[in-house]
Amino acid sequence: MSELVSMRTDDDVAVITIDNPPVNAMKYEVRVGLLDLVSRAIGDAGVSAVVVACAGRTFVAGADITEFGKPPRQPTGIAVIEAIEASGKPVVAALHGTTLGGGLELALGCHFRVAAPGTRLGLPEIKLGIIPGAGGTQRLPRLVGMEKAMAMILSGEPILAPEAHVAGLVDEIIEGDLVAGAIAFARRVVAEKRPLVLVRNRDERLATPHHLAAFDAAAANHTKRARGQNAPVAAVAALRAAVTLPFAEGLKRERELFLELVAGDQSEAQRHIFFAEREAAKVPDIAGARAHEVQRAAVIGAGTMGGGIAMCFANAGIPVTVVDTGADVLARGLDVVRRNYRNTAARGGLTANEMEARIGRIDGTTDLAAVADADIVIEAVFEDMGVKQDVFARLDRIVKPGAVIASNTSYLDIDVLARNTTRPQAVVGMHFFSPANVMRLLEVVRGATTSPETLATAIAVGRKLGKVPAVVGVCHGFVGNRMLRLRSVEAERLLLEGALPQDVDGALTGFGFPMGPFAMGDLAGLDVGWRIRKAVGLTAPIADQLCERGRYGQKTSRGFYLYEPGSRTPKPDPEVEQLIADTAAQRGIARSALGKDEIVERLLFPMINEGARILREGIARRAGDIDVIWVYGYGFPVYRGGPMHYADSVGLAYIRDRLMAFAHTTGDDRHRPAPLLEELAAARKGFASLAG
Ligand code: T1G
Repeated sequence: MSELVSMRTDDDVAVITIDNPPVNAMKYEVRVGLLDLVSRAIGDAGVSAVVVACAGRTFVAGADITEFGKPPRQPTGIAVIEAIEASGKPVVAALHGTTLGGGLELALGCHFRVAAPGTRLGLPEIKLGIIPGAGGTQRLPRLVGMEKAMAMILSGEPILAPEAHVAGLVDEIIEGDLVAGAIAFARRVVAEKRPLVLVRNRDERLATPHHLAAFDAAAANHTKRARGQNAPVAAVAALRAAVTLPFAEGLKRERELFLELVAGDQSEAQRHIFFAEREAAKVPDIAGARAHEVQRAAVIGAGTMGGGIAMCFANAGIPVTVVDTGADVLARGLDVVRRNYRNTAARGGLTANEMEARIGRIDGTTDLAAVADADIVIEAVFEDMGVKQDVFARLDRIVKPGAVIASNTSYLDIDVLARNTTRPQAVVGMHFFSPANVMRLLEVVRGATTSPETLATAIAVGRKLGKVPAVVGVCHGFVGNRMLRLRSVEAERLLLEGALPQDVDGALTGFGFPMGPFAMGDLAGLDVGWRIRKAVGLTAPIADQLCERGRYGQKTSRGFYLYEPGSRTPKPDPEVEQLIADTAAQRGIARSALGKDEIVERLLFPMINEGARILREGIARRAGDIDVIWVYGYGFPVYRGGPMHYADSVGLAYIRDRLMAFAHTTGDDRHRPAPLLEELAAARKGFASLAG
């Protein structure tokens, strides 16, 4: 018997309730309790039907992820589901909140599913580097058809109850009291003697073997973006088994694939990111601080970042005022925002009403005084300290007391900006990533005088905007850009030593990044980095020369690569290769071929080393925070767990030795192993050992 699962009867209907806050994860004790009570209800002559429901904010949101990697304990989720399937009495699942993973699989094992209107239903296992392991790949396609099942399982994205109802996944939407509605539904099933057809036996919606060509084509389309991830490929294999094998064998095949993945490095890395993402916003010393409520926002600057940030607020239902000094710039900025929304609506990503509602939440003005009532103001003007200091001083005179004043700067000193106000406690950094309405990461920069309430507000706003907040301290470039600087320097150095842009980019995309540094530079515009380097007195031997020649990347159709008119496909340019060779010769650097692995090590190990310095300085609190920043802000492959987790998988002693070799070759002190990395390597430990 388990405290986490209870049963009561409502006349002849048994109601089994799971209560394992916060998300009713189906941990061992829940499975034990569920199996026990289901068996009892089935065996009770006074019971004609069973309802399975959950207390709290959600139905089961999956298996307990903290149990993965540990020896499995019986009963498994599959055993519980098979006990339900064996029932001769109707079992109705009453769904609400986020019915995910093993929770949806449990519901698929029931004879019927009813749901509250706002319920989200999905199989997100692929986001953990695994596949559904309790029958989801075999039962879901039988209920909703292969096309929908494949889309749900390979995206990991949930669908809402009304869509699930149309798809046949949910039998009825229950307005009002869910459990009462489920009991009534169960009674109707009994009264109407409705047949108890198990999902496992419902092959009518399943594609048949001669549809395999279509299946394989659809699967290939989904997996072409897998970039080295195993789970999408395994999910396709399991779904294919649903078409080609009888149910029991398909279930067995799914289980084999699941057990292989859950024991693998990729899933371990993705589970690390799952929990690190939730830790990154936790700041122990502000635990009790109350976040201010934010009902109105303002953004200063109608450029690319300002427009994207305004869209985030509008998307979250918060009215926002965009301010820019120039009426033309303002008009252009708002046009871009409207165009973005229209494109999304045209692609079916938004209804016309929703689009109009979001556009309607954004207004523009050239009058800074209009932001007086905002609860939060985000400054997103030109990256120049003087310009920003002036904006902060003016905001300080206008914005109401208690409001938060944030800067979207990507590297400037938040404390300097705070000192330009009479309320430094209300100043914080909120560093969005471009495009701000798409990228999930938000670096929340805590200044020396930022109050706990201001910090708590910035984090809460980040979450409300659907971002992954990671709290960092003040230094040049904070965490992400500070480490990126090391990689950029090394990328240029590799060109002089013998690599070509496509070699370096190829090595990183082969490692799992969506794009390499040179293609990324061409996309973002080489002139952006050039201006920053000049402002802070830094150089990049090749990139600087390209910019001096007006080669800013895609926007000039020439950068590190050539681009055909209207194309974003980078083509190697012999002129650039000659420029690299000439520059190396001028510097007396003999060029030689560099292998993919060496290129990857040269690009990643120095930035990992810088990560160790950042940890020692306390700019980042946890190694996991750095991993979350790189996965959500810089495209580090999630299935490698971020740079610090990856470093642990390689071994810090090996990285230390390689860095020593690099330092010897390059003479660059920054390659010298950081003290923290040295200490951990000597102790045969990893960054993970620092947790807690
Ligand atoms: N297991 C263990 N802990 C979990 C958990 C889970 N499945 N889901 C959430 N938590 C913890 C989380 O770490 C946090 O802890 C707290 O609950 C609140 O979560 C057999 C194998 C449900 C949408 O992938 O997506 O089933 O930080 O902050 O923003 O095929 O949590 O407070 O200490 O995220 O409201 C499949 C994972 C599992 C869903 C709620 N299921 N969870 O979001 O709260 S694999 C999932 C979520 C599986 C089967 C397979 C979200 C949420 P703490 P939170 P939230």
